[in-house]
Amino acid sequence: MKPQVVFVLGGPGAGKGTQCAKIVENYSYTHLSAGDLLREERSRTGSEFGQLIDTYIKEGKIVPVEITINLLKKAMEETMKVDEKKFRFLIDGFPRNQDNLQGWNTVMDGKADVKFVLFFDCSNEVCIDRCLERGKSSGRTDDNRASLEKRIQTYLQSTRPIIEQYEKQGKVHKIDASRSVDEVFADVKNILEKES
Ligand code: UP5
Ligand code: MG
Repeated sequence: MKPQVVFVLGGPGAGKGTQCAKIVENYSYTHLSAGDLLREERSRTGSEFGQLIDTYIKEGKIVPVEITINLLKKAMEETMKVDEKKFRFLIDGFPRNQDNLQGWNTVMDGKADVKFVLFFDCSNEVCIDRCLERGKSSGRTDDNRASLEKRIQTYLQSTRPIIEQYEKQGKVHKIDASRSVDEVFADVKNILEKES
C-alpha cells in the first residue's frame, strides 16, 4: 500500500500540531511534523546538520529540502515497516516553499499520494500571540518576537503560494483556525468524514 498523505499547512502557531494530535486520537493517521523531525535531528548526536538547522529555525528560514525530505521519508518507511496498516500520514508544516515541493515531487513521485491539504487559516496577530504565549514555557528558540516576525514573512512569501497552487488543484480545505480548539476540530472532523 502506498502512503496516503494529507499536508497540514498554516502560519506559525495556527494550531497545526494541536489539531494533528486530535486527529490522531480519533482517526487512524500517523502525525509527522517536519519541524519536530528537524528539531530532533538538530539535537541528534553526530548529526552533520545540527548547526545549520539551528540557524535556519532561529532565522525562520526554510531548511534545504534534501534534509527534510530524508527525515520525512525515513519516518514514513519506519512507520510502515512496523505496521503496514499505518499508511495514512498527516505531514505537518511541509511543503513550505517551492524547493520543498520540488523535492517532494522528485523523491516521492509515484511513492505516495497526496490526498488533500488542511489549511489552518489564522491572522498574523493571533499566530504571533499564540507563539509568544507558548514561548513562556516551550523552550523553542523561535518563539520570540524577532524570530516570529521572520517566520511570518517566510510564511507569507514562500508558503502561501504553495497553498495557492494546491487551491488551484481543488485540493485545499480551508479552516478558520482563529476559533477555539474544539470549534476548529469540529470542522476538521467534517472534512475527514467526507474525505474518507
Ligand atoms: N493553540 C493551538 N490552537 C489554538 C486555538 N484554537 N486557540 C487557542 N490557542 C491555540 O499551537 C501553537 C500554540 O497555540 C500552542 O501553545 C497551542 O496550545 C495554542 P500549535 O498547535 O503548536 O501550532 P502550530 O501551527 O503547530 O505552530 P508551530 O509553531 O509548530 O508552527 P510552525 O509552522 O512555525 O513551526 P514548525 O515546527 O512547523 O517549523 C519550525 C521551523 O522549522 C520553521 O520556521 C523552519 O525554520 C523549520 N522548518 C523547515 O525548515 N522545513 C520544514 O519543512 C518544516 C519546518
Ligand atoms: Mg507545530
